[in-house]
Amino acid sequence: MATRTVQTVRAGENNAKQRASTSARNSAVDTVRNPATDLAPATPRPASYLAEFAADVRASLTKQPQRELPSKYLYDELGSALFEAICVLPEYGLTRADARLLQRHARDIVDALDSPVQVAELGSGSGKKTRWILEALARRQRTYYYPIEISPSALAACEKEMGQIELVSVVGYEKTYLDGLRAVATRRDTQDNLLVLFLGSSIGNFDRGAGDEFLREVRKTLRHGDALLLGTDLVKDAATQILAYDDPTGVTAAFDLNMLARINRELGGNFVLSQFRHQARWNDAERRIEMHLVARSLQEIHIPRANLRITLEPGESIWTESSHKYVTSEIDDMARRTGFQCIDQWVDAQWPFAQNLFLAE
Ligand code: AVJ
Repeated sequence: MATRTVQTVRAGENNAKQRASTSARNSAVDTVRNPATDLAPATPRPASYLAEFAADVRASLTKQPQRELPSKYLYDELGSALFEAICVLPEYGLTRADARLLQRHARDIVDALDSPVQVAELGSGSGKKTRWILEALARRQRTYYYPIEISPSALAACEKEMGQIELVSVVGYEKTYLDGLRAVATRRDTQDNLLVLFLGSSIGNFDRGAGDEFLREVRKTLRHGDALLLGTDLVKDAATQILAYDDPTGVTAAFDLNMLARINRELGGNFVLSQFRHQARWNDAERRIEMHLVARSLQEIHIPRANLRITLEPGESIWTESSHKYVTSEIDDMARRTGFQCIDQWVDAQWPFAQNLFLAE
């Protein structure tokens, strides 16, 4: 009797029935690699991936007056591992607050939805905190869980971990958020309600306008009766926020700098990491933390596979990530503007963070 199922759908594939065992995937790349690029992806990337990475790097690094790099490229295998370490930093209370709220209120959350419910998660990471929701649901029904994740290593960890829960079937999607969600929405049965999880304040990576636009796109994939659980980190005192993104052990700095190392590895770049300093800034007007990598001296950057040469002035920065922070009172409006109704909100007592339950109108 098979009560557990684990499947993976990778980019470019639509057949959810295809089973991909981890060993089969690993043996396909079991070749001797160049030591300089030995951190190259452990799983095959779609052919278009490198061209897209190069184009994104080129477009964002040439932006003026502020050079940028897209934050989604922070999450290669090493970046995902460093992010997991960030989540256990004493200074980064966000993940623990998120998990506490899910653990404490899993029952309330799933009780707001009619069975049968299938669960999709945007950017599952290792999926650890999702366990509470899946266990609460599995108590009343067999539950399908669709983690949608662009990091193959994070997805594999998630599938392994969540595939252990009785009465939970895992079908992983190695896709971007919206591509993954569209694929999930097409495969579900007509009577199933979908609960979409967007946890950990990942919405904070979007500028406010783009966040609205994204939520509207999510709403378009959903039907009346579906729900979105949205985690939002709340505004708190500036010192606490800065420390959460510039921890004294330097884990966040390593996470940030790894973006340059990744460009060196995958696109042949010549960034000298010791010549860059990680910086966390609080932008009060936009209510967000910004991560920057600041050049310590003049840097002549050459990235052959992006066909790019740039000069960074001493003190010039590359903006690598935004983490927007919210006030509880703005969330209702955010829901209404994007086709949802916020029917419940839970706030952690130790670290200002809110779990918001949106119903598709
Ligand atoms: C995963 C985007 C929610 O913004 O807090 C943590 C990423 N960056 N420390 C966040 C992050 C630096 C994180 N999100």
